Amino acid sequence: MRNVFIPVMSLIVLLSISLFNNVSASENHNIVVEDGYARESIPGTTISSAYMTIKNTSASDIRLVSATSTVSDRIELHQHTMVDGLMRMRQRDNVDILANDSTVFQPSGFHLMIFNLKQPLKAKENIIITLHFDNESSVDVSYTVKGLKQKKHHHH
Ligand SMILES: [Cu+2]
Repeated sequence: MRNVFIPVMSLIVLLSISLFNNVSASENHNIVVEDGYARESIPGTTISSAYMTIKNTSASDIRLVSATSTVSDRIELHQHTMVDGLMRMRQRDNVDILANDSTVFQPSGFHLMIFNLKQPLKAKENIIITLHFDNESSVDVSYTVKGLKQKKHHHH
């Protein structure tokens, strides 16, 4: 019994240490991400976009600087803006989430632009995208893939 017991205890201790390290190294309790969803990829394309609301519950501004995922090696921060009555999309180096405030990523605003998808995104799947902030913290966010038919109401 003793021979079995000791390895099991060691394993539990090791697991606890690694869990603790993960939490202290990456989890940011001041950042809460809600309503994450991504778009199903259009057949024949390898791009998609993802949206969410990022809440900053701390008293300091936090800056989103990048996003990474196993689904793609190239995810950019983008913003849609109206230029001369036309919707333009441009890349941003970062997006600020102000202290005790939130920033909404939504169609026609900020979004995560996913390029070079390794596999098409299908409706109802979940993908994980890690958001990286300027205080060296990061948050893993789950995004539900929405079908193309659920596209938002267009204003004609
Ligand atoms: Cu874009």
